[in-house]
Amino acid sequence: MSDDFVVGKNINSYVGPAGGWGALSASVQTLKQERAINAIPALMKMNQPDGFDCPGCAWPEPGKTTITEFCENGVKALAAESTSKRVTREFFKNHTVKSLWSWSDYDLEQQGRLTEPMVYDQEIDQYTPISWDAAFQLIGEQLRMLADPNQAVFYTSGRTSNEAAFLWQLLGRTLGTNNFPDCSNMCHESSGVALTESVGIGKGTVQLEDFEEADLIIVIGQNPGTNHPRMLSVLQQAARRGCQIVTFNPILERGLKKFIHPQETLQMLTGTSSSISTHYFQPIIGGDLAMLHGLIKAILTADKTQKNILDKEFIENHTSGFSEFRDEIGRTDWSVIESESGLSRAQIEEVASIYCNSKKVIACWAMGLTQQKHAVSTIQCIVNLLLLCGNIGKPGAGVCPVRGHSNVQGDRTVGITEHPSESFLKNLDQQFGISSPRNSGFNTVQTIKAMESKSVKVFMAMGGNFARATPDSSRTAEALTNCELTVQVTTKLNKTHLAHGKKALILPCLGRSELDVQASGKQSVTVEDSMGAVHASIGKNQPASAHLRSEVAIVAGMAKAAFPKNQKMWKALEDDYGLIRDKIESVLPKLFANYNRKIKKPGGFRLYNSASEREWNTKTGKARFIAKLLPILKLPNGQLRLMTIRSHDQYNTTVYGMNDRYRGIFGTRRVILMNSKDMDSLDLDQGQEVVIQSHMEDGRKRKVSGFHAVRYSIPQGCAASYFPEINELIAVEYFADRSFTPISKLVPVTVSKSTE
Ligand SMILES: Nc1nc2c(c(=O)[nH]1)N[C@H]1C(S)=C(S)[C@@H](COP(=O)(O)OP(=O)(O)OC[C@H]3O[C@@H](n4cnc5c(=O)[nH]c(N)nc54)[C@H](O)[C@@H]3O)O[C@H]1N2
Ligand SMILES: Nc1nc2c(c(=O)[nH]1)N[C@H]1C(S)=C(S)[C@@H](COP(=O)(O)OP(=O)(O)OC[C@H]3O[C@@H](n4cnc5c(=O)[nH]c(N)nc54)[C@H](O)[C@@H]3O)O[C@H]1N2
Ligand SMILES: [Mo]
Repeated sequence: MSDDFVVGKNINSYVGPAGGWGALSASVQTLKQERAINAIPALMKMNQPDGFDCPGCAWPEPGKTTITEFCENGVKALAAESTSKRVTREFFKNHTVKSLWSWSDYDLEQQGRLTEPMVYDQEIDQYTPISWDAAFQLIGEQLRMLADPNQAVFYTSGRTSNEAAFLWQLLGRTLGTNNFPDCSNMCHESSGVALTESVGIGKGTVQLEDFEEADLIIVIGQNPGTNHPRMLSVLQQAARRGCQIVTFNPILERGLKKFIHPQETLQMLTGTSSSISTHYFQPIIGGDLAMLHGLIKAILTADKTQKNILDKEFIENHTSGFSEFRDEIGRTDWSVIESESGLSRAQIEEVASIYCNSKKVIACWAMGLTQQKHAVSTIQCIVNLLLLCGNIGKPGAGVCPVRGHSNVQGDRTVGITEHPSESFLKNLDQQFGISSPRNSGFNTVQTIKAMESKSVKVFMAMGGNFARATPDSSRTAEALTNCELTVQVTTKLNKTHLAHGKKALILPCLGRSELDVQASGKQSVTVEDSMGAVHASIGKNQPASAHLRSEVAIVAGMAKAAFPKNQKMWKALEDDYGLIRDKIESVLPKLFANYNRKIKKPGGFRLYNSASEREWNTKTGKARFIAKLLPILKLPNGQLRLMTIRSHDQYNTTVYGMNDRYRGIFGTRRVILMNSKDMDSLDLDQGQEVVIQSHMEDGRKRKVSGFHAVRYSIPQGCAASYFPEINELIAVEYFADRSFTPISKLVPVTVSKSTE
């Protein structure tokens, strides 16, 4: 597994700002590599009112779009979709599934777009062509044969449009199951659980305009330079007008330090970068909960001496649980806060003083918080912090969980969830004359275990790469092979297609940027961004192959085969997506009133958000202060806290390239970033080959080898490496309390020299 590793070549520190000419040149490079000619005119339509939504991240488009509203990583996402490379039937004829299994994620991705439906042939261990009709019949028969509808699961990845997602959940619930695991289970589920309990809605409360007013923005556990690059221009503008930007991240992320906007000519020509973070703190991995306890403690103390710091009227009228919460915070000692957070009391008090002097505060976070054992408590502590000064439900302030996939939030809104509300199911039943199940379904972790115990027989995936995105890759892949049938609706070949059931189908679909024409004409779909704005997305490019079908048409095809009696209704929905939106409106009337009319407006519309109106749909009818005893996270001596992160050249399990420019890593992904002192104590040289062993104990030995140790600005006792290669080390049983999100950011590991 070892590769040739040369320090000056593979590690080369990057000192420049994020963005700038580097971003522009990387964008051009990707377009060339993918031979994606049609991506260039398409770029002019990306994130424009009459165009399509970027298939990359969920950061919203500004109300007034500039002619080019995209970033380097948006270009990569589009280029990957618009590539001129193709996976044809000849490709599958030349390779057995067994031989493809040894290929890397990168090599599979590089083959290009899938072109026609394929079915697995066990005798020759190859995928062979199948007609759409035969594929749908196979699915229909298999679904009808199940002894119990809960033997089927319907996985969703967050690129799927509202229309396709709504039909997907209708298909599953008509069958009789709530088994809807989705990528959100591994992503912002902890945010959803925490916010629902605390403020009565599992979404963020801010809009883009709020960033123009805030005087403090906290960015915690997030790397926008790589994962939400368009957020950097918003932060840059805020910083320029004097807003404080306080960042908490164990590593120094370039994008959070300095940035040149690649689309601002003056900045590009003069090379003038501007700072993003006004204050940057490096807590230890998992140290945020302790830091937040300290921050709140310092604010409560300040309020005692300086008075009038807390918004007492807001606390009195809008919140519950304040006094118990204050007592709980009072019980935590500073010494524990310091050792658990890795920050000094003085540093935390500095932030407290900035907070006390700010009238409008926004807190943004992502995976650094959600993929932790105590994620829900940590996010609730962010809410506690904001509630102290009434920083939710007023302009310029609020919570901002920055979502990942471009429509992950919309999918949830239209019913992709394993525990739907009664009112949703009641309306769904009424609209479609079905009896939806009322029991909870499987989430991602439960799905893996159910496949393992063979209680799941059919695994259906609307996008994504289940075998690589989930923990413990080998175990999950093996569990998938227990299924009778696996079905993948997908654009590109990935490992999950190769970890197939006894019968298996690959059904290639249109991408977001492609023209979608159905019986009633050209169709648009809709998506919801991270801030609850819903807008239309209309594909422009010619489809990658004449045999592709839209996600909507594929779900309808499956449903027509599974429920022959309802064929007429499904056909009508497939023919005209406007009818699907009408149905969504009938099932969710409060959110989607006049849906079809409202999406005609450029920029679409914002969904009603109760917490931003200070309407608290919680257990107490108020916004809740929720306090928990600060847990102590101690690892045995010698173990490191390993976080699994994204490089600059990947989109989740899709690896575009081998570089991580801003972190100074080139030509390889098999690295582990470590503190110098930890490397010295293990007698490791820069670039030394190492073995990483996981200590998530469940009776299995988990080790990866052929990695190279790299000195990095990261606190002692902490380390970082790239997902998905490192997912072998994460145990399925290790997930966040109450949200079931796999703990991908604090994997206890030991590192040793490779003995080969
Ligand atoms: N280009 C690109 N864009 C993407 C994606 C992609 O893969 N590529 N993925 C999309 C998806 S689905 C998602 S969910 C988002 C993910 O967006 P991010 O959450 O930004 O992604 P990660 O790489 O997981 O980065 C987590 C960040 O949290 C920090 N961190 C880790 N542990 C801790 C901790 O204990 N405390 C604190 N304070 N910080 C910590 C890490 O150093 C890192 O900077 O991005 C979306 N956008
Ligand atoms: N260790 C570790 N594990 C993690 C994470 C982590 O930080 N660390 N992050 C987690 C997070 S936040 C997430 S969101 C999950 C991601 O989990 P998934 O959503 O399952 O994975 P992706 O890599 O986003 O899926 C990529 C695949 O989607 C398909 N695809 C792309 N575009 C389309 C489309 O338009 N339609 C359809 N039908 N298919 C399409 C392609 O076949 C591509 O190979 O991974 C999680 N896993
Ligand atoms: Mo995500």
